[in-house]
Amino acid sequence: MTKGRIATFAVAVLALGLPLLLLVTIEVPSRAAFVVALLNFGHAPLFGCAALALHWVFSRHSHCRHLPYGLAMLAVLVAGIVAELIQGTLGRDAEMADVITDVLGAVTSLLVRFSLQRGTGRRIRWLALGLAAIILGILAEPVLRIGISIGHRHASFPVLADFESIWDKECCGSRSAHWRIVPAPANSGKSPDDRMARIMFRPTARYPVFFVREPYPDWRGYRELQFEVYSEEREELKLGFRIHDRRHNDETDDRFNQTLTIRPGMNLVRISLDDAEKAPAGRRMDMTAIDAVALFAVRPARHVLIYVDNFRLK
Ligand SMILES: [Ca+2]
Repeated sequence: MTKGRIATFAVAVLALGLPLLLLVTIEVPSRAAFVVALLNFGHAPLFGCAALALHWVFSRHSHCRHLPYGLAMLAVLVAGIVAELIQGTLGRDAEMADVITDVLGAVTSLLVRFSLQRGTGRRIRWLALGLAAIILGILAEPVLRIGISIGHRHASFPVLADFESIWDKECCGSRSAHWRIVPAPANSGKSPDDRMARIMFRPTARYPVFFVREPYPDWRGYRELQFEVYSEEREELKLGFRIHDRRHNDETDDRFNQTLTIRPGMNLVRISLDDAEKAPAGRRMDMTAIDAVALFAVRPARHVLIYVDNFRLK
């Protein structure tokens, strides 16, 4: 085998083997949304570089101008599917979204490669570069969005969420509950300019939940978490509330739990952070690493509507 063929073979093996090796061996270091988004985005440059290397390999054996692009894309698609299948057999998440990111990363780098290729017309060159920039922007959007929302959370602290900014939408979520930011209801006693989160717990789940996730994590030096709950129900409501840190193991006794009695009208809920710190069985809650607070209904027999606002530390 000549030196040139050995080099070509080595580049092909590296281009296909390195992404597979990295994806199979690297453990996700954190469940934090920003880390997950960054790692998901990382598929794009990884397979983008692989596509460029494979294009080089196929170009050495093809006189056709376009065939190497198609073959490189096909090889990346197969490598991406194989990487996810291997991860699936190892008990990790096998995600079609990752394969799509792999392919879009390859498309982006090959569009740039195509735009630089001799003989590409000026108009086509700018079209290819523009398309590559749009795809890259779409792929990077979650990283930018989550990064900005983290900046907002840090700037707003000790307010965790007051629903006055569009970025509050990013730091909250729900399961089996529908929520959105709305003007404060007329009878709530708040200014109509004030905005609240309107939460509808659905009866389709045992514990429909609304949560403030990944708040600014260091709660040392504060005594209470306070928030407002407004109810238009005629009867008192019983809602569950919980706080957990990043070490939480998903067991009920490893977090702070409290049943809240919500009267009709406006309620100010006050949670002792001293109680929260002592709540996990056999350990103290890490008050430097709070991961989430959650408000949930317990086996609701019907839809339950509440409004919440001003999650803040005192
Ligand atoms: Ca508000």
